[in-house]
Amino acid sequence: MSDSWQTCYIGLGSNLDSPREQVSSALTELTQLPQCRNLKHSSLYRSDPVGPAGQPDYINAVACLETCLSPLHLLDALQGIEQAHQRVRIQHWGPRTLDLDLLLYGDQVIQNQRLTVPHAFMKVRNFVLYPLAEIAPNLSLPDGTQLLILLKDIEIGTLEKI
Ligand code: ROI
Repeated sequence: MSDSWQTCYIGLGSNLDSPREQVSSALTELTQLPQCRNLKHSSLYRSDPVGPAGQPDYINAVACLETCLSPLHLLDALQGIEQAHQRVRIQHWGPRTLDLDLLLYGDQVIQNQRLTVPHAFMKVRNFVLYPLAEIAPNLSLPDGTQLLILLKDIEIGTLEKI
């Protein structure tokens, strides 16, 4: 466990088994994690699937919390919540019951077998950037890129706040 509180951002997504409830209950479960405090979250959004066609629409949201868990302990905790939702992922980039992606962990850049932070695709996904901007409009990534600059290049498209 690290000895200081870090601000983290977590992307939530679901497109199976009542996705709205999956995401809503996961947000509640994030508030109950040990060594975590001050959860804030965006609205829920409906988004078109990125990946193989023919899968249901997704519900996405982004949460922010402070934690003194290390990145890998936080990842363990997130995977515990995914497992509790009986996460199903049949196909690569296919439908899933619940995805919890660690997007940002303070200003840290992390690259190991289990974890890539910042999340590899966060800069190019409207269903991450728009909810993120709702809760942290002035955010900058560890490389100094401002969220508001990224948003200028990404259309809101069919992403819909619900
Ligand atoms: N597409 C959308 N719209 N939302 C997601 O959360 C999501 N997650 C994924 C893939 C399969 C890439 N597509 C997605 O992991």
